[in-house]
Amino acid sequence: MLLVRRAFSTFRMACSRYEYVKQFELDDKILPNTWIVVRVDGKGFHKFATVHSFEKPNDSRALNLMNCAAISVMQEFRDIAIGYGQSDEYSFVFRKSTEIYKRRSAKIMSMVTSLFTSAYVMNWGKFFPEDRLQYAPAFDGRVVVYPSDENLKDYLAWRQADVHVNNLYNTAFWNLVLRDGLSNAEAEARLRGTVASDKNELLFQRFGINYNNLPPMYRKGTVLLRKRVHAEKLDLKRQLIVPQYVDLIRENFWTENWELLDTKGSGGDVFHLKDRDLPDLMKIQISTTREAGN
Ligand SMILES: Nc1nc2c(ncn2[C@@H]2O[C@H](COP(=O)(O)OP(=O)(O)OP(=O)(O)O)[C@@H](O)[C@H]2O)c(=O)[nH]1
Ligand SMILES: [Mg+2]
Repeated sequence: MLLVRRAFSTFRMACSRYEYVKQFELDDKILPNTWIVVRVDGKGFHKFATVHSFEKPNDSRALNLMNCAAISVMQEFRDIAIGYGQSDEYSFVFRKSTEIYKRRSAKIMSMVTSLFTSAYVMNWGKFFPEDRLQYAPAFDGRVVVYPSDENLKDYLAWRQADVHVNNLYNTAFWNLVLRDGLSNAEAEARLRGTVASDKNELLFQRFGINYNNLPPMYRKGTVLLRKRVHAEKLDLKRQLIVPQYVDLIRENFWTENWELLDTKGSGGDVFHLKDRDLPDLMKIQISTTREAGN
């Protein structure tokens, strides 16, 4: 008994001898009452897309897998008011009032990034049933804090403007390469110095493509909103994360989705679904029963 007690007290002394190292952990608490944005971005997705034969310039399977992984993140973290994704990146906006993980930056960023990545891998087979995942994909993550609603709106507008610029360029580029047989360098040279209207004109004149008729998910990215869905024709009423492919840049978006900036953080406005069929990304939510564990 005496031996045990002695060993225990030696252990306690050792603990206190080393405990000072905890002081090296810096406090990374985020300022209260500010929007917290976490953005994840695929590492080396240029190569990942090639290895997995993603369609060019847009692969709807890859984009919907990103959307599906993002829905998992939003199901877990209920304080995320809005998600916005395009290409290999996703932004998640936590409400100003969130107290998640005592607002510790590294904890929030790493939890979101790792859950997004594991959900991406877990759901791979749903979107690419024929194609084996060749290697483990990775996503980087960062936290950006925005103090005002205006800053947040501008952030999202910036990400959406990025889709527009890249997608118009990529659509023109890949049509020149895949349909006109130009080399990558020739297509690049052909597009050098062109403005948006030139590329629109090229797509229309040369390939008969009206850019504005391309799927809105490609042109605008995906906005994920938390809504109380009323699907009258399906006799369904429940809270779901609703994908939308709309302009965030318009002020209308913020008036139509007033609850996003509502400081009380209400549970989401009603979304009337007129269709007889639920979009796949909503069906997936009904078949999964993840519960919040934050
Ligand atoms: N073919 C195809 N490629 C895509 C698609 N979505 C994303 N990508 C690829 O992913 C890249 C994403 O851009 P970046 O994030 O800047 O490039 P990255 O290679 O991931 O580089 P890092 O993020 O710096 O590691 C694009 O340039 C494309 O090559 C898609 O739907 N189809
Ligand atoms: Mg990337």
